[in-house]
Amino acid sequence: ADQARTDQSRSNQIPSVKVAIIGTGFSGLCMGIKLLEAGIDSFVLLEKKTDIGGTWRDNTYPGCACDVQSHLYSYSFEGNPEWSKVFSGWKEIQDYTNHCATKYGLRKYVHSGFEVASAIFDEHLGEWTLTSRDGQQVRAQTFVMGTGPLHVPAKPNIPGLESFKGEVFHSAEWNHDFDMKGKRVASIGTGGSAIQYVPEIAPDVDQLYVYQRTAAWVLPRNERAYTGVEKWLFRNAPGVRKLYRSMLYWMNESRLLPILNPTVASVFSKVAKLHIRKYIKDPELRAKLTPDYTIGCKRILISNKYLPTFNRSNVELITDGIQEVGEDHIVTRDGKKRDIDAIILGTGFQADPRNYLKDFVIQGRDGKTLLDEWKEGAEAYFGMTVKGFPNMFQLVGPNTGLGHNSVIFMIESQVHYVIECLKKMKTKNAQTMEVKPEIQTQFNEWIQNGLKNTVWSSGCASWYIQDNGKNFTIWPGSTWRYRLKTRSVPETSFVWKSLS
Ligand code: N01
Repeated sequence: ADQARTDQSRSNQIPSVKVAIIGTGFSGLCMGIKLLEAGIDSFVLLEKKTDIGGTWRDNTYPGCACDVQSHLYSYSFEGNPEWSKVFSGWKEIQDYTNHCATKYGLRKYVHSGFEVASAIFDEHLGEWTLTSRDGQQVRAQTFVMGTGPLHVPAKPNIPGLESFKGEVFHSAEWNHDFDMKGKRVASIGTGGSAIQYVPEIAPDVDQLYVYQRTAAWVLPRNERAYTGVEKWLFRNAPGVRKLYRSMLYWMNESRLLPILNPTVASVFSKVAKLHIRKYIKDPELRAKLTPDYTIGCKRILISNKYLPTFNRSNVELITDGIQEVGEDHIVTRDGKKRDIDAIILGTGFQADPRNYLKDFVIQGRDGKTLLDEWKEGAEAYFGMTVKGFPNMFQLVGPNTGLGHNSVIFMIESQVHYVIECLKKMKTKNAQTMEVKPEIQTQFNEWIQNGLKNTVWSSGCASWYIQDNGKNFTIWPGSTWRYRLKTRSVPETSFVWKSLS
């Protein structure tokens, strides 16, 4: 009966590939490039939108830029001597991803408009079937999620928000047609996105109300444009560019110190306090902008423009919580009503995969879905593989996010690991590989142990922590440690199966 089912499934017309990759951001594209390099050209890149590029296609708000230096926030194998400044804006990064897609011949593998609604594992075939919202299908031996952990906007549950008659949009869905000139604008949230757009829109609007729930630690941003001489050197002496890249890497890696060591953390918070003092002379305002949690517990932000914005006469920082939103106003808990024309939600993203994967059914062995598997909390083995889900890999999955360095470094480590897994399956003549449950458990105990006594266990509320109290987001250590641990695939950690 199994054979008959296999034959029947094989005979249908669903196109079949070796690897299906979801997403065309930095991770999906890197996966495609490295597959081609490994001689595997049977793959598809499934993209829900029309254009490629993940975060840097979607986030186009004024001032949107990466807070990791571009010479580091780029592939190690595709240096770009032309970066215009230390921290590039979204457009320059998006141009870079487009350049990589073209240069490495990835465009013909991209299926745009393919929003994956389900991925179902067939145990008899040892394959996944991926189905889009509009019914297109593809079968793949291996499926790789390059969906990114921060791409579904988190819209706040504020009473009355839906009744607001003016313009409302999220920072990642910026309405560029909305003319802010002469408008009274409310901005909710003071995370990495808001601190970038707030200074940019302040000069345009009539009045800007910044609603802050928690003050952010903000450090100086060493921003500057590269000189002609530097660019010439980067172009003509690749060794210099590589040396510069490693210098940036180690400089960022040292930002791990305040995370792991409270004494260093206190030095960092002193620097941040001096940064506030430099720009904010009014002690009351300064107190409101000074965080009361340990630095590093939430992402440390960098900006030289954000704090001075509060010295403008048309900008008000509001720290009283929002009570409700009306048709044309916001009321805070102190009873104050402010009339407004527009609300910008700088409220971040659904970081918990159980939320952002809510509308995407991933069904592994024995009909179990990933949401069932992660009912008590999301976890994986090295952030990539999950027990019960053979041949499924997640890039930047649980506990592989960073608060201190370039995530591209983690992505390259993971893509290397996936390729090693594929090679091993081939040499072992295996159709599937699946992490052993006890290995996944041991690994996650080790992760949670590593997170003890770090700044993330200091008790501040953040989206790094899931509802079971565990930090499911952050890799608890240096990125080179992750790199070393993912250089090779430990055979005994997996169950390898051939088709009988
Ligand atoms: O989102 P966030 P983001 N009522 O979650 C507040 C990356 N990024 O879009 O702290 C009122 O950081 C919330 O308050 P609180 C980076 O990884 C990277 O700014 O929860 N306020 C917070 O202030 C970053 O971490 C770059 O109390 C509410 C803010 O909204 C991630 O994206 C640049 C609220 C959300 O901050 C997300 O950044 C920009 C509510 N109901 C972003 N709900 C790079 O350069 C939330 N808030 C790489």
